[in-house]
Amino acid sequence: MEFSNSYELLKELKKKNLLKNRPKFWWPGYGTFEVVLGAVLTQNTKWENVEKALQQLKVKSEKLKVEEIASYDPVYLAELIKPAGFYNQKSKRLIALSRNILRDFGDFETFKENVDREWLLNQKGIGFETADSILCYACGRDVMVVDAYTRRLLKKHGYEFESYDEMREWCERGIEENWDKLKEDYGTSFNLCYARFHGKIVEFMKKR
Ligand code: EA1
Repeated sequence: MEFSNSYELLKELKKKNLLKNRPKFWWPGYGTFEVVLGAVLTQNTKWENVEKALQQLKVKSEKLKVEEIASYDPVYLAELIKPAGFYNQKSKRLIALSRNILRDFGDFETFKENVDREWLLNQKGIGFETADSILCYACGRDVMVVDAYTRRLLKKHGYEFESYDEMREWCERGIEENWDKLKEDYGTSFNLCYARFHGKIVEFMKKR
């Protein structure tokens, strides 16, 4: 694979048809509170373990509503999310996050429309990657998530970055500068290319 900017990288990945068995915007439950839960649960563990934790949660509450999580007892929630590891800490953080969503926004739909990166980064246990995952995949914003897979892929091709934000900006810049070409590739109705771009990177790197 050869590329000199993120648009060329996206084009290379696009050829590989990596999302054919995935939801359109890659993350299961795109646009729902389930993504918020998954984004926190996936910290320091494998996605397969997150899926187990989410499955156990869904047995108790099929819709995974923010109101429910906010009302759970931390010991009970910890038991349900055990497969994802660091369960006591994640339980407390998910409950606090859910309560803060309800306190500051009233409901999940209002949260989706109005939350920003700063609010998310002020929550305990939410760093850049988690915040951007929530913005992109739960709230439907055009934000690129970069993660360990992205760092490893770019490093392999000679691109190294000082910080998370520098890597994210590299990914977004190449897309923005080639927006016209991208529209031709995908058709005029195309949006949310960052959701698919990051999804393609993860699917590509998981196999290596
Ligand atoms: N797969 C590996 C995933 C991941 N993080 N890491 C994943 N699939 C859906 N995901 C969401 C988040």
